[in-house]
Amino acid sequence: MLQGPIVILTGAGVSQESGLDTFRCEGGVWSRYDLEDVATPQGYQRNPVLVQDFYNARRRQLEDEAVRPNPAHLALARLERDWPAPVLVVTQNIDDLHERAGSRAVLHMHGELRKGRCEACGRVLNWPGDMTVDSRCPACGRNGLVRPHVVWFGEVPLEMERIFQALDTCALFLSIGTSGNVYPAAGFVAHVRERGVAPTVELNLEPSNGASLFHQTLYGPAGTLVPRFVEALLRGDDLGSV
Ligand code: BV8
Repeated sequence: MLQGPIVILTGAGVSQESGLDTFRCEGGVWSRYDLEDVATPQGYQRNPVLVQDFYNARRRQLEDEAVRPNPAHLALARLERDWPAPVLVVTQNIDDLHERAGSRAVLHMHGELRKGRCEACGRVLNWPGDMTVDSRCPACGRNGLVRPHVVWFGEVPLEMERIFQALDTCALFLSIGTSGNVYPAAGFVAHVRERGVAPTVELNLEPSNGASLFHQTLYGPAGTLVPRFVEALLRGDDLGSV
C-alpha cells in the first residue's frame, strides 16, 4: 500500500472548471495576448501599462464570486487533511483557489496574482486590488516601482530548492491540469523518474507533452478525476485500478 509524502504539480487545467482560462487551450490566454508582451521582463519594460492592465483584469476576475474552488481543489485539500504523510501542492497557477479550498502546503512557483513586489525595497505585498505604474509601496513609500509578484519567462521560479527537496523524497508524484510546456515545472516528472522510487501519475484533459514519462495517465476533467483519484488513494486501492 502506498505510504509517504505526496507532491502534486498543478497547472491552469485544475482551475479551468472554476472559470479561469487556461493558456494554451483553444481560446486560451496566449491566443489573446502575446506572452512576450505581458509575461516577460522585456515586455514590462516596453509597455508597463499593458502588463499592469493584463494582471489587473486577471486579478479582478479572481474577485468574481462566480470564481470559486472546484471539486478538484477541494479533493486536494481533503487529501492533505486525511493523508498520513505530508501533501505538498506545487502550483504553476497564480490564483488562490488551492488556499481557498483549504490546502495549506502550497508553493506558488510562478508567483501570486494577489501579491505585488516593490522593486525598490524588495518587499512582497498583499495586493488584492488594481496596481498601476504609479502605485506606491506601503512599506518604503516609493512610487512607481511596484510590480506583480509573478514569475515571467526568463525569470527564476520561486521555491526551487524546497520543490526539489520534496521531489527527491516523495512517495508519489501527481501532475494535474498542465500541458507540460513550461520548464522547469515540465521537467519535474523526469526528475522523479531518474530517482526511480516514486510512481508518477498524470491527471489531465488530454496527454501532456510529458505523458510518456508517467507510469500512469488518466484523462478527463479534473473536477471529476481528482476526487475519484483521491478517494481511491485514501481507500488504499491499487492505483492501477483507478
Ligand atoms: C526559468 C506567469 C531559469 C504568470 C508563467 C528548460 C529549462 C529551464 C528553462 C527553460 C527550458 N526551456 C525553456 C525555458 C525557458 C522558459 C520556458 O519554459 N519556456 C517555454 C515556453 C518553452 N521557462 C522560464 O523562463 C522559467 N524560468 O526557466 O528560469 C531557471 C530554471 C530552473 C531553475 C532555475 C532557474 C519561468 C517560467 C514561468 C513563466 N511564467 N506565467 C502568469 O501570468 O500566469 S508560465 C505560464 O505557463 C502560465 O503561467 C502557466 O503557469 C504555465 C504553464 O501552463 P499550464 O499551467 O500547463 O497551462 P496550459 O494552458 O499550457 O495547459 C493547461 C492544461 O490543462 C492542458 O494540458 C489542458 O488539456 C488541461 N486542461 C484544461 N482543462 C482541464 C484540463 N485538465 C483537467 N481538467 C480540465 N477541466
